[in-house]
Amino acid sequence: MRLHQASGRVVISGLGLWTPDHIISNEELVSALNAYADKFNTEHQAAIESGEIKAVGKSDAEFIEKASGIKQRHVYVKEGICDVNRMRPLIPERKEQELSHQAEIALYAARSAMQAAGKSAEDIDAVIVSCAYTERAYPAIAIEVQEALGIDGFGFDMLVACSAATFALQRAWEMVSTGSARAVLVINPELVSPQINYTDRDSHFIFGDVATAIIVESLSTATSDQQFEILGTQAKTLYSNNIRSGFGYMSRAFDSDPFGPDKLFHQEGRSVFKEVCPMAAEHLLNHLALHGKTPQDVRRWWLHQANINMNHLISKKLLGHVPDQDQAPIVLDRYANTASAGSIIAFSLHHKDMKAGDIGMLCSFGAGYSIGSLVLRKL
Ligand code: CO8
Repeated sequence: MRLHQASGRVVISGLGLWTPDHIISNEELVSALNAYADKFNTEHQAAIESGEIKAVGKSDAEFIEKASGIKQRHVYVKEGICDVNRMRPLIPERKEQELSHQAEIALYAARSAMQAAGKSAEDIDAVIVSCAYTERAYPAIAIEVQEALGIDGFGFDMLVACSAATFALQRAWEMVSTGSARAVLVINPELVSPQINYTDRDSHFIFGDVATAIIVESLSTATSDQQFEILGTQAKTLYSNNIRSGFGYMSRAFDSDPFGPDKLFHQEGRSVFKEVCPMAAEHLLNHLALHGKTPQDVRRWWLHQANINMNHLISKKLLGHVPDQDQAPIVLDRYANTASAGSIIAFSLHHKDMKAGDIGMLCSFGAGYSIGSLVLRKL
């Protein structure tokens, strides 16, 4: 136990990224869904013709790339996803005594962030695992990670879908500012493939798995060569049913299929697009204005990575033009939408060339709805 001492300036001093080895191209995914559709529609021909059930729609690789900008995605386990008799990953269940899947991928990213920041377990007081889903309700994945790393302090999980990373960074910033932790390890183990409906053409292509991690600490303790001061954070939520994932502990008590389409990820993608883009642009403008800045003052935008057309629309509203890879790097072509980790991947891969004084804007938007942002300055 330590005496809490408030700390003035707070920095991000290390980033970690773990990318799964397995890749699924659009073509592979489409070929599996189309084979599944043929099989299902043939087997259920009579019921489809009588209007009792709907035919499974076929997918198209060209549509996917044009509508989303996604070319491929990484997945934790590939086996099972493209098997027409399964259409979901085949992940072996681990015993209670074994490290959980999500803690394992969290640790890969966490260790690399700690190395980047030059921190050891003794320097860290808190672990936040923040992502779209956790593998179980308790014990928290964060506490499992804390134990595996040998950190003496506290940890907790938090879920804010696509804004889980930015909202957790806001919590970390508050903890370091008030002195309740000297350094916080924020981890986003986005193991989302188990919740994807690979038989639904509207959503089967959207997501990929990844893990990211960030060290947040006081400027007074930071020693790494890459430090970004957090000038401010903003979080906003507005309730919407347009993006839903209904599976939960209550599913056991309902007399419906706990793994039915309404319990997996589903959305009204068009409505999300139309409603979230203007909200995100306005949020970012207002956040910058609070710091006396305009979009022209921002050297780099690490925007949420859900859809290339969304990013273009938001950027045009902010800047008047579509930015290039240097100004607003895109990673979703390779990673797809990785829920909260998308903008952190972009940040991880594109920050070392920034110069002292450069301003960067980190931003997320998605389910909830939720929008989170951080104004950062390279030191
Ligand atoms: N192949 C061929 N045709 C298709 C396909 C396909 N795969 N999918 C849809 N179509 C058809 C549609 O059925 C439709 O046909 P019709 O006109 O006959 O009805 C036509 O193509 C056009 O469909 P859309 O209008 O839906 O197409 P869009 O241009 O809007 O593109 C997108 C669809 C890509 C989904 C787009 O709307 C989009 O990206 N919207 C934004 C969505 C978004 O960002 N959501 C955020 C979700 S992520 C989040 O919040 C975190 C959740 C946590 C993670 C969960 C992980 C499991």
